[in-house]
Amino acid sequence: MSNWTDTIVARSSPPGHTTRTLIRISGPKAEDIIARLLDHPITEPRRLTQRRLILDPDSSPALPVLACFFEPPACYTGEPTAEIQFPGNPELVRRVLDRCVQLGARPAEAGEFTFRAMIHGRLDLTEVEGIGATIAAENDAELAAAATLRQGALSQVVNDIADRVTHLLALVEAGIDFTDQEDVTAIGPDELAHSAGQTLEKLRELIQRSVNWQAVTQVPAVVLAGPPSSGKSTLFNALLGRERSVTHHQPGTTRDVLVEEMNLPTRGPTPMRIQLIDMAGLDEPLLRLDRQVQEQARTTIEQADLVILLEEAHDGPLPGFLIPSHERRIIRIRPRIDQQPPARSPSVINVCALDGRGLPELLEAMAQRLGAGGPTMAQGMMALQPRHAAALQQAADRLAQSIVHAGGADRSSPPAPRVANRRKDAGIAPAWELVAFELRRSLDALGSITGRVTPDDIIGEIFSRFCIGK
Ligand SMILES: Nc1nc2c(ncn2[C@@H]2O[C@H](COP(=O)(O)OP(=O)(O)O)[C@@H](O)[C@H]2O)c(=O)[nH]1
Ligand SMILES: [Mg+2]
Repeated sequence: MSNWTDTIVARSSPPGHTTRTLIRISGPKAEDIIARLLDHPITEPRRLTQRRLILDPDSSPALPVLACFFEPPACYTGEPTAEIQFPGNPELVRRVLDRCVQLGARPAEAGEFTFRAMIHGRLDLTEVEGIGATIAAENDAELAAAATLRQGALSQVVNDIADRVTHLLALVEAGIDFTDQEDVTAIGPDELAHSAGQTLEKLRELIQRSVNWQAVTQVPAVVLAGPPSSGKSTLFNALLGRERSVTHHQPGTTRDVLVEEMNLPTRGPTPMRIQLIDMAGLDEPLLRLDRQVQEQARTTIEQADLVILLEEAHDGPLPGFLIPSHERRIIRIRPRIDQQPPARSPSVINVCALDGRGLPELLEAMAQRLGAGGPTMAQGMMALQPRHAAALQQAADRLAQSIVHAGGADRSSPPAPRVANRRKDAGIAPAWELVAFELRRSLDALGSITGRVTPDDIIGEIFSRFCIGK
């Protein structure tokens, strides 16, 4: 990011012709710029006020606008911020932005308002990631995962663990550096192993109750499977609402795997995004399918989140390679019910892809099954992006290593004392420098998650506890 003491300006609403547009100005000159843009100053902060915008006092008529001014700390960026709303005409927006630049602002870079919020300590890194993930979210699960980050759930747990490690490190460093201070009590090996072991448990617990971000954000795959000419490609087109797959009354017309994304209507406000797959090769007469095609179909079906099985009225059971191993992932349908008798079983949905009968029921069943079976954000569960997971693992490994170097007996963490006791049994003294080194690395890994800087924290902790310089 460029110089973050500049005053920046940008449109914060979508581009194009819109009913209202929002221009945001942030930085030391925000108050001055807004005062010079409006006919009268804003007297009360945080209140949307009607004013007139004066772009060019000589030629253009004053434009009625809504304007607002925020003073730190009660603002998003943590610095003086002004906002103006007016009808979203691209030419007008351009002229207002130009005028702000003339008055001393510069165009903001991507994400710069949020960057400033972080610089001013209003957001940490995970909360910034949460805001980015909220903007990018395409379904309820992603929104829920993003919310846990945005609301600081991950940083709270991580900061709590980091505080414990900081505390231990402060004790260890005090033991190394300040042994001549009479009120400094260095930590013993057993005590360190015990406390570090408890913190390690917390860290492992966090890792265990987390899900991979990808599992939440991945678009579920739905495969259409059935005998040749049962109507898979016709159904594929009908569900997409457009012609995508070639259909033909002769078997063997679909040559490729076709994958298309579509939205499933849900009961919630956000539709569910899915991938619909029409499989290659399955339109050959089933007995003629070679092993390779069968294996391919089996793999696609096994990896799918949901399989829609088209079952004919007069055929026997479908061959095994078309049936997924788990019943939970199957929706059975009877296709072409204008041509063949409908199924009597309530678990089979009767569909006619040509006139649309049964399609709403099928869509509803798909959304329900995927909603229930897909990854959900249970209470207290955290979705971790790969960098979070890697940093947590690194922090845990370093912490475990610190216990080994201390050589103390940790009763709360089973694997550690075995190794640790060996050191003690062998009469090797605790390697305090190495303990401190590993604790510091653990802390660095935790700090990299939230962007929290640690050295000052440690010094602060040492000073506050041991009254150095008294
Ligand atoms: N009458 C009727 N014909 C259908 C229906 N669905 C598909 N077909 C026809 O059945 C034939 C095979 O359909 P297709 O979608 O290519 O089957 P696929 O081999 O399973 O992909 C085509 O001639 C379609 O027009 C339906 O619901 N009713
Ligand atoms: Mg086909």
